[in-house]
Amino acid sequence: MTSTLGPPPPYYENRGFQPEPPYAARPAAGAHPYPQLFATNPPSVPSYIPRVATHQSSRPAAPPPRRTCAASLRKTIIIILSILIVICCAIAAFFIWYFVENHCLSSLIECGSSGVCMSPSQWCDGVSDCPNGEDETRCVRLFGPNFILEVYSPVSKSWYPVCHDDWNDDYGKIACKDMGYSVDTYFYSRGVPDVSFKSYMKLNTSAGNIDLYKKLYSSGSCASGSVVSLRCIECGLSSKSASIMNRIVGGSGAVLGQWPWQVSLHVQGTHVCGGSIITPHWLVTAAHCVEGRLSDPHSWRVYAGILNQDEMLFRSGYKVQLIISHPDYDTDSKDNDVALMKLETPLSFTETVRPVCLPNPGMMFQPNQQCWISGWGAEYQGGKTSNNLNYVAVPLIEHSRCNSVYIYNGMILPTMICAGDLAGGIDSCQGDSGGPLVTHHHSVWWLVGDTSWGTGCATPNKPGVYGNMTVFTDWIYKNMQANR
Ligand code: 4AZ
Repeated sequence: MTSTLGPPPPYYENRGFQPEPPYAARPAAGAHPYPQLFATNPPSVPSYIPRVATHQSSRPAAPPPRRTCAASLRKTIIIILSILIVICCAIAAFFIWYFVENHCLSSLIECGSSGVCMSPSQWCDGVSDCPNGEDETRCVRLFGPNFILEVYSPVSKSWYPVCHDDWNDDYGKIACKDMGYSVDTYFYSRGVPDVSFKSYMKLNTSAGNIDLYKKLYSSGSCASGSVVSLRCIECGLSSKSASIMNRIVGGSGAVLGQWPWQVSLHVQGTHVCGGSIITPHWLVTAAHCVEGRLSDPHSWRVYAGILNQDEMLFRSGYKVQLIISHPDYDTDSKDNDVALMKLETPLSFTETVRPVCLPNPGMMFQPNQQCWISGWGAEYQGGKTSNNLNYVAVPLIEHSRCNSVYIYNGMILPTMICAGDLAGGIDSCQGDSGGPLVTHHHSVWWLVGDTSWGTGCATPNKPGVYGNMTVFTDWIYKNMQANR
């Protein structure tokens, strides 16, 4: 039972503010509050003297716990504000560092250290866009099947091989970096005898410790008669010979290590497309594989060095950090059907996981050059994807022939290449898209194309159509370089 008429409230005399630790432990109930010394005579403490009220107070005094509450609230606010200030300072410091160290946002290349940024498409296009023309003075490429290093001269607007005299691996690594490779994959620089060239780029060794490209000058002679053959990565090796090879549609089951560059690209645990390894971080696939909502890197998982799809279900795969679709890809015509995927963590190369070589400009593939396709695509038109990796040999088909009225009637653009048997029976099919079309040449496997489209699968006079990789090599190098 409660009553409104109770004993008068105690009156506290204010003897000044007495600070106390806010979280001082209270003595346990029943425990003596003082040490033994004062067991019988407790010390006098600064006390609030209770007085008996002579009248009922209408204004109750503010209870002290409120003050403690306000103080601790203030303290909490100060702590939170301090933490926020520290976080803001850290973010600001990060941005200052980012713009000092990396002037250019991703996908742009910096002109030297000027802070001016250029699109990869403006690099080595024959037009000087950078303040000091760096976009035209650091232009290197590998030419032909022997990987001959060539440097572009903006003065004479042509490419020159580099004379091997005084060349070393340090220069080789610089040139590889300028093509977007990491120095970690550097393979070798070798002198290749070649007297067919009339002009060379030579090193001026007395030029001191300056930029490689400033040391190079054009010359009509090269004492050693050898030019630099540069390999930025050990690519195009397969541990299984091509001779054992003879489904895809009409193909055979692959063995482990036969197509070590082949990857399976999964979305929500299902194989969607194929791809080809070109460096530990980069894969080539088709732009049509990564269209729309599939352009989100988080949608994808990459599986390498595995033959069967059911084995992939028990593994986690590699995460994708970045997807770059060719900016001129056209959904309707499939023009420029190529894309790059950058992995979050690099692949470790083994017998069963290895890169394929990108084709160099100046590589001539024969009109009927024997090539191979591989993938987990359907084994017949309208079928489901295959559990095991299949492959089949397909000859290239000349551009003009593939564009003829009875085949693809002008739909084959310069960015495309046809391969297959016009009699039908062998072909790539749904699920093989993005995967490799390769050839063996000069003891190396080259990526000739990426599986793109076709009318049906293995239909007579409707061969498979592939992205023409030779056309994309330059775009690939520039984008790897801009997104290192
Ligand atoms: C596809 O949809 C696909 N016969 C791939 C290749 C071919 C047709 C379709 C060529 O992935």
